[in-house]
Amino acid sequence: MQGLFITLEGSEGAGKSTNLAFIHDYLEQAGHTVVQTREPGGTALSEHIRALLLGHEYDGMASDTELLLMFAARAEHLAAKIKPALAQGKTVLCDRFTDATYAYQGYGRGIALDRIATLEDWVQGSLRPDLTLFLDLPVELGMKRAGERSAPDRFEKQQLDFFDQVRHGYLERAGQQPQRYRVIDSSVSLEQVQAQISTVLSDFLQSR
Ligand code: T5A
Repeated sequence: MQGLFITLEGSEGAGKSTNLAFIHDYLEQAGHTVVQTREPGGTALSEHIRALLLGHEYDGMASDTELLLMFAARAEHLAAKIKPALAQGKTVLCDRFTDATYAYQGYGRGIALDRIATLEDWVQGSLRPDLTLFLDLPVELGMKRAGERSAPDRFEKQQLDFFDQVRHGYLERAGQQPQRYRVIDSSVSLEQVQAQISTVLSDFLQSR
């Protein structure tokens, strides 16, 4: 039996890292064997590509280069890790996936969405997440939280209007695909965020 593919998305500072362990534990307690991974990254080769994408060595990288590197990392990640795990019936919990490409490279950088869709079909075939949790909060609050945490990577150095577009992109896609997307209000306390996540996961697992 094919396993479940669950992705976690959020704009900067939304609390993905903070909540991943919580989601992982919830799924394990529900009896799932969980493979936790992330994008860009997740395999040795894809982590090399992640370092190119997030580091500052290539700050002026063209948007198309960035897009293609995201999908190169994803192709490897799918072939070497995600698809084999799903085929073994495992639940894959992935920190960001192609929705991030639509949000950042599409809405943020301005690359035409149909180009991203072409790459998505090519690299993924028919594979799409079964459930996507989008941790949402106002951009200013997210930047404040992220800024208090660590030095900014190449994406975190973008301007506020870039992140407004990213957030708008996520919310627009969530509205277009309500069967898959669940929007979590992440502006509230951690306990309140995790209560929302528990409700979403409980409803989702019961529906399977
Ligand atoms: N990217 C990625 C693309 O452009 N295209 C793509 O296709 C893909 C896959 C990598 C970057 O790559 C880009 C997007 C990204 O810019 P990443 O590794 O996911 O992305 O990095 P981040 O976005 O930085 O995400 P993180 O998971 O590292 O962190 P978050 O979600 O920013 O948040 P987190 O958990 O570190 O929390 C931030 C701070 O807030 C606090 C935490 O303690 C922490 O200090 N916090 C709260 N405070 C109060 N109340 C709450 N409810 C809180 N929740 C967290």
